[in-house]
Amino acid sequence: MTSRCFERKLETMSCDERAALQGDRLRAVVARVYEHVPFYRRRLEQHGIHPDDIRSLSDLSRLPFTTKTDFREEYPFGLFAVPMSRVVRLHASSGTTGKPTVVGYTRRDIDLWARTCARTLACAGGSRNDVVQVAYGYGLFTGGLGMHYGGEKLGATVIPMSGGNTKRQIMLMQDFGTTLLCCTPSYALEIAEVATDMGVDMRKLKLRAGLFGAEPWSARMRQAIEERLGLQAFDIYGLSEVIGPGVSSECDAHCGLHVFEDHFYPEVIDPESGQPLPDGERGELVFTCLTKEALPLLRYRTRDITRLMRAPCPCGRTLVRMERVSGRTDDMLIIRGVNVFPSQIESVLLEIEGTEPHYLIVVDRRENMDELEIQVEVNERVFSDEVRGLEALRQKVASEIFSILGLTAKVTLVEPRSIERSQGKAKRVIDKRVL
Ligand code: DLL
Repeated sequence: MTSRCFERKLETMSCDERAALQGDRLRAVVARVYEHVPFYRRRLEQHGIHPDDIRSLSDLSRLPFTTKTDFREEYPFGLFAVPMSRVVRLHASSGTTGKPTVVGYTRRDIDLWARTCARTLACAGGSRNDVVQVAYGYGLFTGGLGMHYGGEKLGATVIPMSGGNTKRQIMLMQDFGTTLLCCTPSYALEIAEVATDMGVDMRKLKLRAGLFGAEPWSARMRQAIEERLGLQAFDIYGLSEVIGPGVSSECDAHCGLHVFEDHFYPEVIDPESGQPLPDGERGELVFTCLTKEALPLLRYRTRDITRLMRAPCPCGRTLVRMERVSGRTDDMLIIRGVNVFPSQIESVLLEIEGTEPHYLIVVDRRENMDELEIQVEVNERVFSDEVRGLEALRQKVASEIFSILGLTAKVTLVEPRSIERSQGKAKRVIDKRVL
């Protein structure tokens, strides 16, 4: 029995038929970026590749990679393949330093995104009869608006709650009869905890399924969420550069996440050598956007670690599955759903007079909420200053961090030379969270 699909034909077509479609789309997108994105024309020429050389999917591995550094160097719009007059939406996620990674969408991209998010909701059994509470953040982050448009495309009733305001979230779940909840897994646990404090038994509500993603989570967290909220949990994956949520999602077989590969073609590579790995082997996930207009990326390195699985799935979808993301190849942390690179924090500290380039980032989780502490050494002059001066400096660091990350951090100023020096690679991050 095939489970619910939003676009059944495209999700269940034979693999050969899909490969032919992907091959056609790959040829078209390479020609398009060569013509419209000076960055890609240069890159392809440097690699001695002309669009005519790319004839089928098997030529994909000849193409160069795109990385987050390319976004930084082409900031803000250098990777766009259409004039700004055709871009109807911008979103952004963290860059590795002060500047964000900017992504753009044409009107057709927004429609594509709504459809892939509708597929995601249908994977979790969603239909027009559902009431979808979107508790991902709205704004530059793609989670809120992505799932919002997906819910509307499906014809469901959408509650645009955004994150936070937990008591109100719970009240509306009760009053509006929410059936599908979309939020980060850590926020789902927080909702469960607040409900307990309020004396609300979440298992008695109409909640049926939760679509959780945007950060890593474990089987243990899944079990805790399912028990406390009385719902079936589904893992959903995506990243802003590729489109946002709606890149891959779990179906009710819960054996990996189906990748919407007719639009986002996945490969897994050895992160050291860059060589493609055979199906089933773990490595770094790479995506080529086959159909996007504003930001069609060739072989974008996600830094996420997973493997691809092609065995048939009982749900009837023929889309390749990826295993739950098990880690990253770089040092990106996800704190309260916000992507944080230690280098962003470092670039803030280096700009501030009075601090030393010796710091420690401590991440912990208390009562289901991530906490970020930054310990930073001050120089001798500041250290011997009055308490008032120290407090002003502490506040300045905290507010600069907030303006770059959008996260409140506890800042602790410490004595000169008190942070342990290392003999080799500096250990700048202590992550005490147990998922
Ligand atoms: O987090 C998009 C999204 C929103 C996905 C809502 C799912 C739900 P970014 O902010 O660009 O986009 O962060 C992308 O988050 O490269 C992964 O490292 C991580 N990530 C996203 N989903 C998952 C997941 C959104 N299900 C980065 N499991 C990605 C583990 C995830 N990590």
